[in-house]
Amino acid sequence: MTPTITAFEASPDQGQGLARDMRVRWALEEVGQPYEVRLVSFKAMKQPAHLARHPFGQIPTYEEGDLVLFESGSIIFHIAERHAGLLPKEANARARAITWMFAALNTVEPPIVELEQAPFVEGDKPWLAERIPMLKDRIRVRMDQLSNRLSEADWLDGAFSAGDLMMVMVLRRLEGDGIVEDYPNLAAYVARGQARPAYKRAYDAQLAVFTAASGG
Ligand code: GTB
Repeated sequence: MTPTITAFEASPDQGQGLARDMRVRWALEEVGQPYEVRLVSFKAMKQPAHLARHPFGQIPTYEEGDLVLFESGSIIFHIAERHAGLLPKEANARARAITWMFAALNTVEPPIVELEQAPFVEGDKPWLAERIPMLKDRIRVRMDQLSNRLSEADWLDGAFSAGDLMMVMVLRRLEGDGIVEDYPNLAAYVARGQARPAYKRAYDAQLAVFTAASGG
């Protein structure tokens, strides 16, 4: 059965792969599963039909027959469980790859999201100028640790896994902040993820939504 995912009808980044449907598209491309996309407007995301799929009125969601999922982590875990290619078969290696998915979402992404959101939610506050460097320092602590662990390896734990997919997508959120560039092994790691054919197909598919809309 072909799953349907939801994605932004109009994304602030114009389809540069930063909105979280990109993670789901990439996972589906990695396992060779075709999918359909339902584009939703910001207004539609807060209306009952979409709230029935996603209690928080966000994207992405994933529908497959009777199954409706939200949360990019859960969706990717589901895809990885159902298809070969994103999680190792050996039990301990599989558990470690899943651990990296959680690490990306629970340990690395939160301070990055805080940095991203600070100008929007605290833009008019007098403390913002002091808070930004503090937030960047918190991110750098995580980057130091991640960089040390990755060292010279291609991927976080052996072969490419859903853990790498998630970590690469999380690190991409730092583009333009001048942080990842200070860690050559992390910059190369992100580039390695972006060079995967499945990543490119997912990126092109997300971008096409916006190039088609603009007639470009
Ligand atoms: N924890 C959830 C998950 O992982 O799925 C978070 C989902 C989420 O934040 N969704 C965002 C959303 O629907 C889109 S991805 N926001 C609308 C709303 O909350 O009303 C976040 C995002 C959006 C756009 C960019 N961009 O354009 O650069 C980057 C990231």
